[in-house]
Amino acid sequence: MEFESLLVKQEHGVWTATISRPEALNALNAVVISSLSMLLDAVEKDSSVRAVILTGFGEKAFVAGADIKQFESLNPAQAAEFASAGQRLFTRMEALKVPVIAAVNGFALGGGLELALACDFIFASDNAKFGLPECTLGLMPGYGGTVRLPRRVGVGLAREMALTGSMIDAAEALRIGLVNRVCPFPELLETSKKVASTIASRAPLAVAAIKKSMFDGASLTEAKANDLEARLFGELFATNDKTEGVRAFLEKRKPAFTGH
Ligand code: CO8
Repeated sequence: MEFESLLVKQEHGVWTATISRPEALNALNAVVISSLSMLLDAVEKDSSVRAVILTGFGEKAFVAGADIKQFESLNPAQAAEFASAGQRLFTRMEALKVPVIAAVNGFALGGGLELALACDFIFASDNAKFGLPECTLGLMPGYGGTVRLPRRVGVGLAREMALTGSMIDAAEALRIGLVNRVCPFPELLETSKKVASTIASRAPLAVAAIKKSMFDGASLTEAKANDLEARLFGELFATNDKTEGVRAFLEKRKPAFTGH
């Protein structure tokens, strides 16, 4: 499967999507945004996909931000609409039924960091660099960075990153909990694929329910989030995969999940 500036490889339910605009360090222009949207359409339509890995082409950049060239010609209303359109896409990605792992293989700056934050979790290569440099351009984050980064790493660290525009390296990103794992560059995709395959082997409806509970629950009171969790927990008891998973455990064999 191939979209403009986005290459997609499908292996046993794990899709690896590579943003590919190496001439601009994979910066997000209207074409990439539209291709990502088409990727989400394809993921939503295909019931065999179990996990997605999102990465950038080459050894230098995951995504070096929104394409700065497009900013020269935008008026305030257009800029706000561009930001909203990107936010809608990123939120849609965050709410997908299947998990998305960001495999950050270099610079993840501005919109690139915001894109990684909209994934379920982030793995990084040891050469990765993270930052919100928008204030160095007279701008601010517009794809959810002021919302998701404080929730991921805490308000103080998020403010320091956004207000200085300075970058942090992979080791610091690991220390502050922005990324889950750091590995040598050549091992990044294999590591991501291994974890994606583990997720792919689990019961798909359970995976989707866990995602929904955490995503929807984040904007609810604790009591309401617990209610949601209990409701989703109950719904899984109507699935074949729950019957199969429990029976397989009791019969000491591997479960064969079907997603029903
Ligand atoms: N947009 C467009 N082109 C870019 C971008 C970008 N974000 N980043 C790099 N490029 C291009 C460069 O212009 C250069 O092109 P050329 O070879 O034609 O001159 C090529 O990629 C290689 O880049 P460099 O020569 O600069 O490579 P260096 O190794 O010297 O530096 C850096 C690498 C540090 C990553 C540097 O390229 C850089 O600082 N890039 C910009 C990073 C940045 O500021 N990102 C934030 C952008 S703003 C944003 O993301 C807002 C998100 C919300 C938007 C909502 C509404 C749209």
